Amino acid sequence: MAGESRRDFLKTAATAGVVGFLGGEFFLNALKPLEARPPTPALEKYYTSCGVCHSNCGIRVYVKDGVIRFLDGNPEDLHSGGKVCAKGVAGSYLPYAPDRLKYPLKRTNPEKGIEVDPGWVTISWEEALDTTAKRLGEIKEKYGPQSIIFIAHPTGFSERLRKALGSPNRITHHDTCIITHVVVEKFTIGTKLWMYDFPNSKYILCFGWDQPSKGKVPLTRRFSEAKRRGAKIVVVNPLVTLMSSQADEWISIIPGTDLAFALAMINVIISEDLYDKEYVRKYTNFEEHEEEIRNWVKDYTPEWASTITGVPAETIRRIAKEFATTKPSVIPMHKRDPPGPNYANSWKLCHAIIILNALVGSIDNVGGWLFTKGVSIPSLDKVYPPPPYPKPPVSEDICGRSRLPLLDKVKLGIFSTLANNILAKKPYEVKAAIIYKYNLLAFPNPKRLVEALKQLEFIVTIDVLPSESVQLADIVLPDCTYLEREGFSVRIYNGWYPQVSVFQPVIKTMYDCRSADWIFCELGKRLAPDYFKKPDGAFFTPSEYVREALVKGIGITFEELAQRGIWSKPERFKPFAKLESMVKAGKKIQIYGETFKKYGYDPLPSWQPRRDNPSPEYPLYLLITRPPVHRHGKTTDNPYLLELYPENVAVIHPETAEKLGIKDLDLVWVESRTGRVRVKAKLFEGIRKDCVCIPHGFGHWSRGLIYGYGRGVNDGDLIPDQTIEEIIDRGDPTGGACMCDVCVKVYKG
Ligand SMILES: Nc1nc2c(c(=O)[nH]1)N[C@H]1C(S)=C(S)[C@@H](COP(=O)(O)OP(=O)(O)OC[C@H]3O[C@@H](n4cnc5c(=O)[nH]c(N)nc54)[C@H](O)[C@@H]3O)O[C@H]1N2
Ligand SMILES: Nc1nc2c(c(=O)[nH]1)N[C@H]1C(S)=C(S)[C@@H](COP(=O)(O)OP(=O)(O)OC[C@H]3O[C@@H](n4cnc5c(=O)[nH]c(N)nc54)[C@H](O)[C@@H]3O)O[C@H]1N2
Ligand code: SF4
Ligand SMILES: [Mo]
Repeated sequence: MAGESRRDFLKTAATAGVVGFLGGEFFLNALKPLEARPPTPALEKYYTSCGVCHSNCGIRVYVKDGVIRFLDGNPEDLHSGGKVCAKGVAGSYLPYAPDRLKYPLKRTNPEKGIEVDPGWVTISWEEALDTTAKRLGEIKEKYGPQSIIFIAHPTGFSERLRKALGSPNRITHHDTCIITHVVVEKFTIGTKLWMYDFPNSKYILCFGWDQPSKGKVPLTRRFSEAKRRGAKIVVVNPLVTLMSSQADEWISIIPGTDLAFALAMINVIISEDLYDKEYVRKYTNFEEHEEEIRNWVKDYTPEWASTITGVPAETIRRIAKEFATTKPSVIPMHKRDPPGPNYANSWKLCHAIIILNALVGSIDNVGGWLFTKGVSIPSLDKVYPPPPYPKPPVSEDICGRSRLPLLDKVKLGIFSTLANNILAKKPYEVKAAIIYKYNLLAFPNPKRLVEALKQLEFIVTIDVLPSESVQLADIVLPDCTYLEREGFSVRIYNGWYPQVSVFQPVIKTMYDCRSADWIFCELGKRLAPDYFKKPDGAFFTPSEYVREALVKGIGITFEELAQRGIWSKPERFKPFAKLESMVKAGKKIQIYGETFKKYGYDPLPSWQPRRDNPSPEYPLYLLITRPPVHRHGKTTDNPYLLELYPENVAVIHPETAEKLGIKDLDLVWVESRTGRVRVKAKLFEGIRKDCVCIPHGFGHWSRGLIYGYGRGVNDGDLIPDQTIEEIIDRGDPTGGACMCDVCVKVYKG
């Protein structure tokens, strides 16, 4: 689709709701300023934060007779500006979900697996905690602490328990979420950057960056402001998304080839002398390595990139020039965009985008990519220093992180290797797992992980819903929802100045649920009591920690914060302030990756193809995205959100469908080398003819989820898990999971 007709299509797509499967109406509304509904005065009002996604937007919850009636945004919140998205509003359903976990449970059926009834019986907290501690204690004694793995979203409390037990094994979801960004940004800029000065940007170029389509308030509203103020928006994406429908230009690209596009842009900007010389000299190591840089990029011409990306050379050349000359310009990155852990070359794309942003002087600059002004609230270990932790008896972890030195330094990832290593008992046997706030469906090839976890002697799961992770447990411990617990959140996405938002119980905890922090403390008391004490010898509680940390960190009591919801320390943004302090400390942005070189990796991102390529058997590229009104699998059991978006579909181009004899909403099989899923086809002109896209978050097989069970499919069933050797052979220092680097076939079924 070229020029005028493409623009017309985008306009029609947005207005006529052709992109309905992506939640078009919701998106268009998000671009308009929302008016908060005036609350009824008789209601009690409590400030807290939304816990549906990591943005933790400040909210006001209105309660009557102990029941939540309504919620809206806290206008004081720098993050959200007082807005709440559909997911945030529908979150008030969670405490009352009829299928919520209500009491501790014990499994009576020793057989485990998909569709196997665990035979739950309700037990007391005492029995649940004692049994869990006894089983973990026995396993630690018999097989060593490394045989206990934490599949957990890490918190100070879960980490205290893991370290006190002496297990090196913490499996987090970062491998498929942000790991390439974290590692590459850490070793080139010094830290992962999260925020953008979109309202002052004049040119925003997005390589698959699609946050506004997610309705993530802090990013969507800033982007909307840029749009209102007339920034030119260019979207490179194999799929027309809701954000593309708002763009000035949509460029369709072969998936997994953006690296070639970015390299060619660098080529044009350097060879045509379009870069910001003063910025580059002052704040980057360009000059020290100029010759190598020029040599590295000289052959990556737009003509070369055109053969790889399918984008005309003149388009790439024009975009490079526009990006370098329409200032301020920026290329945003976030999490699961193509520079995220999606392709074999994603880590190099991430580096190339950092180089592009540095060449135009966008990092730490007006209209650009900014360092968050955070605030340091002391961690649990700072508030209640533990005795020295035992050294794990083995230094190697079960996933192979310790074999990737740069990944090991940031202490995150890997989880795509877990199933393989458990099954192969490599480098040792795993016997028990503590699963916290983590769904098995978030793993690539989760069926294989189920096979692996079935072999364990003991699993305890801490969750709020009867998720898939619960179905494999021996003991289930019901957590509080975010509307029932205490805590705080430090702003990152719009961290213009230090800001902290409160979490406080707005209703009494329902049923017999207890907070996860409390659960970890109780397990700690039983398993490693010395690590769960204050200096005076008494056991600490999560509440005490929150209170002490706030006073020590920002000099405010919990009660004061709870009254206002938000604590801020306004400061004006000073461009280059952080870069200046880096220069003073002898550090610069590593356009030339000196650290990568030191550890044996490519110092400059040379071209590397994707892992999986179309073949006669699997001719289509798989794309994944997320709907605006769901947050992964955790909201696809929420009836209000399901009303807006009831199931996922396989999106394919009408011409591709016609060749395959597929009509709109026909049931089809989408099959990869790893597995196949049966799902409705949705014909959509806005996807490349060689692609199929499945939005993530559906395909629950836990019968406990009364609304989520059996809806749609899990894209993860198509994605292979990996071995650590494959990752090492690919030369990826970040251990990325290659979530989209998969080819599939589609046929009627
Ligand atoms: N509503 C909602 N919001 C969320 C979440 C959610 O589940 N729902 N999850 C949160 C979390 S944890 C995450 S990680 C983020 C994820 O949010 P994003 O990082 O925005 O990731 P995706 O939604 O997967 O969108 C990725 C986009 O990249 C495009 N793409 C895929 N391959 C290529 C390629 O090779 N080249 C180019 N140029 N584009 C490509 C896809 O078509 C898609 O539009 O969102 C966060 N916000
Ligand atoms: N196939 C595939 N896999 C993916 C992705 C993909 O696009 N495709 N995306 C990846 C990305 S970017 C991410 S961030 C991850 C997300 O992975 P997860 O964070 O695991 O995502 P969810 O599916 O939302 O599952 C959250 C789990 O926590 C539980 N839960 C929710 N709230 C609470 C709570 O307050 N307390 C406790 N104890 N439990 C709670 C839910 O019931 C559920 O079991 O998935 C990754 N995996
Ligand atoms: S973006 Fe939406 S879901 Fe995420 S914290 Fe804000 S209101 Fe909640
Ligand atoms: Mo994520």
